[in-house]
Amino acid sequence: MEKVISSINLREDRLPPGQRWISAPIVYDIVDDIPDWDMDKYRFKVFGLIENPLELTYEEILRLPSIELIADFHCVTRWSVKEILWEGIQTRYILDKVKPKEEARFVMVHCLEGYTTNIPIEYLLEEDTILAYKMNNYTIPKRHGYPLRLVVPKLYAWKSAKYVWGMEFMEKDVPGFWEQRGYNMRGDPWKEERYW
Ligand SMILES: Nc1nc2c(c(=O)[nH]1)N[C@H]1C(S)=C(S)[C@@H](COP(=O)(O)O)O[C@H]1N2
Ligand SMILES: [Mo]
Repeated sequence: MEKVISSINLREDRLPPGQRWISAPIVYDIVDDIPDWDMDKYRFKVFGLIENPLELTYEEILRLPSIELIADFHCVTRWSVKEILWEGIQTRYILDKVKPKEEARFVMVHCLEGYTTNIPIEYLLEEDTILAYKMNNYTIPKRHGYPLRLVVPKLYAWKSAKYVWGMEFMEKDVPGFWEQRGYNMRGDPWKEERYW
């Protein structure tokens, strides 16, 4: 399996401005109780402005070509965690399969508990953006996003959506959950794109 070290870990200014290192990620959720999912019914769906809509069971996801990724993790609330190990499928592999239409410029990520976040399509073509199902060598624990988590190391952690069930390709940039509440539409930590 290919092992990728995110290029952000190799930057001289590895710790983005206004951040401090802590030892482990703090769990953040928009709801108090995360429901249990019926994994027999779980489907990962890719839809919207693409040529080939895709629908996969969890078992099918586990059979796709995967990589190991080591990447730092930066939360907009000013903590960062070094070198989390993830395993999963590169989103560029998924994009290759679904073939986004020319008009598709942004993706809305949909999560099982109702969370959403919007991401420019370029970030899904980066080699270190993955749909992860393992964290630190184990199946991702529920609090960190089981069954499937998007990991986008080049953006603040609110874009690394947990409990993902869908990716919707769009022409216009539509704000997701936190973006509707004042978070930045892009969220580059080195540019401190925290809020509006
Ligand atoms: N589905 C979902 N994904 C989410 C969130 C959420 O509330 N729901 N919170 C985001 C925020 S603000 C952060 S900082 C990280 C925290 O990751 P962790 O809970 O695994 O530590 O998850 C992000 N992904
Ligand atoms: Mo966050």
